[in-house]
Amino acid sequence: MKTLCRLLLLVAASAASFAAAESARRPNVLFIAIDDQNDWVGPLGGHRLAQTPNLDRLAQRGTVMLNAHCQAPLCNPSRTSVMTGLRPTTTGIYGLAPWFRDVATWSDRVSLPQHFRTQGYRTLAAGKIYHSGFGPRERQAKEFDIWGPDGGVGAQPPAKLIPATPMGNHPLMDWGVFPHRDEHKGDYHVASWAVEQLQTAPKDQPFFLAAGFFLPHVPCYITQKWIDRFPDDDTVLPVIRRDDREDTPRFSWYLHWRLPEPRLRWMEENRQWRNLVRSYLASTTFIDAQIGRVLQALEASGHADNTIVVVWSDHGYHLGEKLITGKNTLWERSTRVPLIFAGPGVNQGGRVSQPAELLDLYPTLLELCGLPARRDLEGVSLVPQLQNPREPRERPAITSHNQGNHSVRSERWRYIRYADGAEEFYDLANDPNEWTNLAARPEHGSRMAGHRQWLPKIDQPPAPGSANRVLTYNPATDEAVWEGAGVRRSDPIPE
Ligand SMILES: [Ca+2]
Ligand SMILES: [Ca+2]
Repeated sequence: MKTLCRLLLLVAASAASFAAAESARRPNVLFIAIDDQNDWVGPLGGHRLAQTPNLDRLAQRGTVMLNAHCQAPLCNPSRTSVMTGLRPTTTGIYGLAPWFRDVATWSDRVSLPQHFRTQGYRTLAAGKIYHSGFGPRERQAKEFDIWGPDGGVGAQPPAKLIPATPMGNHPLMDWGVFPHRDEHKGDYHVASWAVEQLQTAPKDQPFFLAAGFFLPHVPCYITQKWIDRFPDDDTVLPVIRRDDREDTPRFSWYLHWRLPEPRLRWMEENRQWRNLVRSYLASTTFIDAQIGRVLQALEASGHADNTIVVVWSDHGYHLGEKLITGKNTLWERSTRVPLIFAGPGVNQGGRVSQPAELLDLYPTLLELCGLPARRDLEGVSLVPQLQNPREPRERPAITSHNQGNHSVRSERWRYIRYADGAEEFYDLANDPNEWTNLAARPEHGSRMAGHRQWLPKIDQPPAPGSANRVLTYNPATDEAVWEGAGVRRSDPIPE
């Protein structure tokens, strides 16, 4: 009996040390989030003057999802979706509030980093990972083991740089050059902290290291040396059409009815369009340089060969396209995001034109790291495409902005349906700027029907506590309610 006990103990002990060794061999994850970064980055080619040498290098040693889209065109719902592995239409989280753990149904949801923690990973975060950083301060320990600086804006001018805007003059709605140092920016601190963590990471435990950058989110404060990289003339402006909204449904305006972002007309009248475009491009390049610092530290750390790097942004941003600045739309400039993977198990130089969703991050990272799959995730693993860029994928990318408003992006087309039934349909192969709404053309009827079948089957109303960018629609009365105020069809569109 004694011998049997000893034998069992021996088996148990070797199983435990095997599990520990197994866990130590698992790849690390370097999880880099950018805020409000649209497709104006080298690997996506959304702006011919974009300068992102570090993302370009990462793309060379990894795979770029060329057709990746957010699940919601706004920080909180998009990030909640990434981190919980659930669609906004499932959680009902569409606005800047609530924090998902304050919604009873989701309070105990095992988030992506929490799942890695249960598998023996050391989890660390700095900057903007969730909309609220990495959870409300008093509850951060539940979300990550170790947390660094909050990041955010950092150095700010004594007063706003741009004139008061007609849309509520929001304090964040600002941009331009003022004298300060890179070292005084929140994103610089986030990068410095990530560099330190990589330099000191233990070799016997895998890590999940999350670094969340704030720029090019407004306010796009930048210094002269960064903005000087972009011409101070109209060649920096995106190409737009003044009549672009004439064939978009009225409901498309409701999605961003009274946002703090000024419309294009105000930007031009106040000579701010070029200033914002240059400040945004310069902010993107500044963030690319911070990512470069982190990637260089990864190379120097000896962990690079065993670390999955993923860079993603929570949604895009309009800079005049469709006559607006801002997000909160279901068009390409607002939904398309950088999504780049590199590291063990990822094809070098892969370019995938199949649709991908940020929602796929959760199952993809589990599979790349050899962790057990979960059945309660709504995304699908991108590993087949990361191994072979031509591997087909049936599922399109879905973006939702409040209940009833959805976009379905396939490899070539975009279908949009609003809560009142209005539709749009675009051929991205021939019309990359989505200038011509084809929804009324009978020849696209069956193609549109094919896309319509992908509309979310679950389409929840806003969760309790929803606020800030919440839109509801009552079909019986044809009444839309934006931020708690009724909008009638006869109301003039705010400019
Ligand atoms: Ca954002
Ligand atoms: Ca148009």
